[in-house]
Amino acid sequence: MQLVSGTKILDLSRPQVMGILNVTPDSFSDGGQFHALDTAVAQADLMVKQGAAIIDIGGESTRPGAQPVSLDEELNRTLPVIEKISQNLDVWISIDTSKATVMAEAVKAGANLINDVCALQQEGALAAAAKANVPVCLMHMQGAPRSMQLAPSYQDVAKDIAQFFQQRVAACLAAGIASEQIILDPGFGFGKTLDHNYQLLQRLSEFKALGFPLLTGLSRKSMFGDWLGRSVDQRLAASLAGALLCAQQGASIIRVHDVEPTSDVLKVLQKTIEV
Ligand code: 7PJ
Repeated sequence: MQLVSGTKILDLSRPQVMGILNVTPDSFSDGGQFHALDTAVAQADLMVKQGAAIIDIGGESTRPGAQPVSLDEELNRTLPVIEKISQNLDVWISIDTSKATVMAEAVKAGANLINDVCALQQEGALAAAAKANVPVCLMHMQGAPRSMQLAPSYQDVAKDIAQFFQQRVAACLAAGIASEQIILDPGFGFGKTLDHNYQLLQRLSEFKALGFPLLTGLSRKSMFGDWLGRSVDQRLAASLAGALLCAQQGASIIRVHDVEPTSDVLKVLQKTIEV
């Protein structure tokens, strides 16, 4: 299995690490400290050296309760960082956005992958992604960031999400997006209770049956904080356990803040599989 974006190829025969680079002033776990351009590029460079194959750049916080940002603000935050990283580093660049204009401009600026927590449901997003002709990650979310944690409800969380994926894949294919360009993500923490998140983790391998690469993001999330009573900066061990449980069930891309320890975990898994 592999992903193709222009002339770039990403091998998915082993799990790859996606390093998170937030360029928001209010992102909950790095406090916006990477807002400045040079700091952002230095952080991306470090993550590449630590083993990240993809850098995920987000200009709008999607944490529960976060306020939306304007189109101009999102473009101003992300485009300079994308341009500079694509000029200076040999790495895949992912744009974490739900806005069609940001998708189009980010890919023009050098982004190789679109990561959309709204699964291309915002106005114009399907057409923008089809035109960009890069891989797209369709993430499941129940509700909207501001209210999604109020009362999440499912008949069967894994089956309901698989059904959502089938609908979104159909919409993508109808819009002219090639099936080889589609990545699926159940969206840990996005409109899910604690038990929904752990049920998804238990049953992640069920999504493999749909036939698309899986991406998972559990890094430092509340499903660990709430279960363990750990603050955001005390969730590394739990996040590594989560990464391993996902990779072992076939996840292809693991989205994390802590690239180096996650890379070590995945290398241990890979050696165990290959020996
Ligand atoms: C995810 C994401 C995720 C994908 C965020 C955070 C919240 N994109 N963007 N999957 N989470 N694809 O990092 O805690 O789980 S923002």
